[in-house]
Amino acid sequence: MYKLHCFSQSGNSYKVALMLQALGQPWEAVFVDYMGASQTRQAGWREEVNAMGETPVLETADGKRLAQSGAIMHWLAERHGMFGGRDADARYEVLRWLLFDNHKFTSYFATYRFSKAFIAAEPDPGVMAFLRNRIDSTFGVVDRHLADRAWVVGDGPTIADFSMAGYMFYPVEESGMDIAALFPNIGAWMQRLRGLQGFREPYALMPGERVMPLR
Ligand SMILES: N[C@@H](CCC(=O)N[C@@H](CS)C(=O)NCC(=O)O)C(=O)O
Repeated sequence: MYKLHCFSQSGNSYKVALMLQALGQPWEAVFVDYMGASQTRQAGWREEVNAMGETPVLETADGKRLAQSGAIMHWLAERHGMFGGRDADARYEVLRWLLFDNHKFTSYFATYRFSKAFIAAEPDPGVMAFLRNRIDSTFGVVDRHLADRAWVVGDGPTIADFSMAGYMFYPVEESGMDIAALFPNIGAWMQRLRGLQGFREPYALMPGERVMPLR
């Protein structure tokens, strides 16, 4: 049985949760109180769970603690022989999109949403405008990529899809961006993700009270 250290606002954790669901693997959540107690920043948590101070962390049955969603999903894909890409070319493509996702597709949007919805101090409008510009450009790249294909790589879901799905299913009011309406090919891809085995939205899949957006 896998244990996933996570909290409901964490889209990076959601990537792994979604994959475990699609694999049909039993897992249990270990709640990390980030929103209330900033648990990932506590020295004890870092010593015991993840020195990088981040969720997700996946605990395996033999006690390994794995961190970084992309590395965790790569490990799961190898372990279960699914979603890693069917040949060397596909695996290269999966890696290319995972890196693009970690650098741009997830990170700008996650930072924008978190700053808008959950940080008490009013975000700097210049920073928000910068992030929004980067999001529009990056989401445009992905929308064009998905114009004539159902999945990010090949003809079925891979860990590239799970990675890029991390922040797609949070309520529109958190980011103020209706992604499916703004980027229709991403919207159609989201519908396909909804059809995968075990799909549930982040607040239904991971522990932690929903917090209403501050603005
Ligand atoms: N690249 C990392 C990003 C992980 C990450 O940013 N996790 C956030 C939650 S979504 C976190 O734990 N942040 C804690 C902090 O920054 O103090 C991954 O994909 O796992």
